[in-house]
Amino acid sequence: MRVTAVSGGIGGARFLRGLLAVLDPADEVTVIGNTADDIWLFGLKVCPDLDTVMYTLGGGIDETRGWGRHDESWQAKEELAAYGVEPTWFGLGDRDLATHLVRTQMLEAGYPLSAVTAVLSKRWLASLRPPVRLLPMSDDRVETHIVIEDEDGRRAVHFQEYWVRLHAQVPTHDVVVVGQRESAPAPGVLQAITSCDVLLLPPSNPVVSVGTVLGVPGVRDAVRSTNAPVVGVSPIIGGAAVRGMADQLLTAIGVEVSSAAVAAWYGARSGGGLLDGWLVDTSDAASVPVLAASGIRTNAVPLLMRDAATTAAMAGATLQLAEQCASDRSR
Ligand code: FO1
Repeated sequence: MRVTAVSGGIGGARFLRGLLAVLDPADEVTVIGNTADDIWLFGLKVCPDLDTVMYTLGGGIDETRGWGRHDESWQAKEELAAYGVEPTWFGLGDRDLATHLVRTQMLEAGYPLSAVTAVLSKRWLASLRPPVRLLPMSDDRVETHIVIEDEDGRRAVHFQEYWVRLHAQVPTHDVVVVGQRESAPAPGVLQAITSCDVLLLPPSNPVVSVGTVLGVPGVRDAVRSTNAPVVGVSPIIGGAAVRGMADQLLTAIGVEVSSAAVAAWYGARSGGGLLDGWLVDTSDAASVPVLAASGIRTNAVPLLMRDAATTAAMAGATLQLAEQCASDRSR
């Protein structure tokens, strides 16, 4: 079975780890990673979501932080701060730096991000069964900026400044994905969507992780046209974002913070949207009939990824729902 999954950072990567645990070694997984979080720092290209997927699936992640490398040290970060260079609020660990150095070196030699990601993935993903291919959503530069308002007035800040320095605790007016309209899907992305057997939208941030991938010209149409069932997993449990600040950004784009509102925002494929199936937490079971009536087959299962076992069970539930959706579609 060929499974394609869109992924952001921490939540998506953890979900994928559970997915690998329930798939057969003969299956194939393609991850389309969000690159709109990317940031140039100290002359280096940092791709947080791609790195979080590689490190999480490849065993290099720091489990407590959910990002960056375990057994990390911060000497270079301290030295940079000693020179007074900014930003000091974004932690680049010494081990993590090697990833950005290799990536930047290859980009400057003219390799596209997809080729760079293939090389970096060899180290982290090559031994996985089922095999996992990680594709950036685009080889073009796409950057999420958030329009905020504070004592300095209204201005756009890079997503990482909003997320890491401001902790999303500042009035948010809009999400602007710079370069998205001009971007093209990276090689293999559209094909991974149209030729897979199951397409999954994991519980990553619907606005700045999944939404940014879907916003790459051509991707949404590919999702709507694929023969594979399209199943999403709610990142909202009981009216609150599970991790990070999905709720804050949903409000910025006028979407209510609920699993039903996020599903409606993705839309039912039968109504011109994207979803055939939607997984909500048991605490949101009341939304199942409403969503079913809108054309989205919805199941309620425990969605909190407490540990490997609950995450694997949740991933298993998405595959079961995909099967139900596939039989719906074959009718
Ligand atoms: N998140 C933080 O909250 N603080 C950091 O200093 C930080 C550094 C960092 C470095 C590399 C990297 O790949 C991720 C990093 N993150 C940090 C997480 C990152 O902001 C988020 O994982 C994504 O951008 C959101 O999905």
